[in-house]
Amino acid sequence: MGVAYDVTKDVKYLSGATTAMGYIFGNNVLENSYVTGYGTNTTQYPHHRYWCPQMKAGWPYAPNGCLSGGPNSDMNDPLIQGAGYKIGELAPMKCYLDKNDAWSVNEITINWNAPLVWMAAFAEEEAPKADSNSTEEPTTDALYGDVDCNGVVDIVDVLTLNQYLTGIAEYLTPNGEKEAQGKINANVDLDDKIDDADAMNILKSLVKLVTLPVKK
Ligand SMILES: [Ca+2]
Ligand SMILES: [Ca+2]
Repeated sequence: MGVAYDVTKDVKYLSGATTAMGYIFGNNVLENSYVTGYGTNTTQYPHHRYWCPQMKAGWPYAPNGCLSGGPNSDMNDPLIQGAGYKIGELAPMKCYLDKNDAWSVNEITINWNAPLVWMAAFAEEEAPKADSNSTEEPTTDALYGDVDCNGVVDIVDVLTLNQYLTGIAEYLTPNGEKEAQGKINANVDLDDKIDDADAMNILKSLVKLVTLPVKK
């Protein structure tokens, strides 16, 4: 869906991809985030041969950011079967146990953790831009004109944006750390691109000719 959105820019694909991310991060019937360390209730004991202090004293817990495979209605491992979970009696989304030995529902593997990295990067890159594509008001809090995200709108923001547009600067924000927010803040006319018109409008706002954001 992420690639489909990249190719078509049809927001339904972005919506599908981010909805799936929402499921992973806790918008599910168990209200559990399947990514360790991210959420109110999160997976803590994924099936791993080293991140399992239950197995041997001194071995570490899983670090933050590990994605469990999550619910699996086949429930193949003896631990979840032994816990009284019966195949076919439980809604598929509830077939989950946060135990180290429950390998059929709580495994962490590279083949879904790698896509999580891809999806996290995709969401950070695309979701804020999609907001600015929208005809509705952006939902993300923005300080319009604060291109470099330092909390004030001043001439440095105009210069920063011009340097970015001409390719002199690689990022809008210091080291690109709040770049997605910087792009939202920079798109002061709420259209689908960041360009000279935005820089000009920020400049105009500094001399009180316009108020940001400027609607076309
Ligand atoms: Ca600023
Ligand atoms: Ca713009």
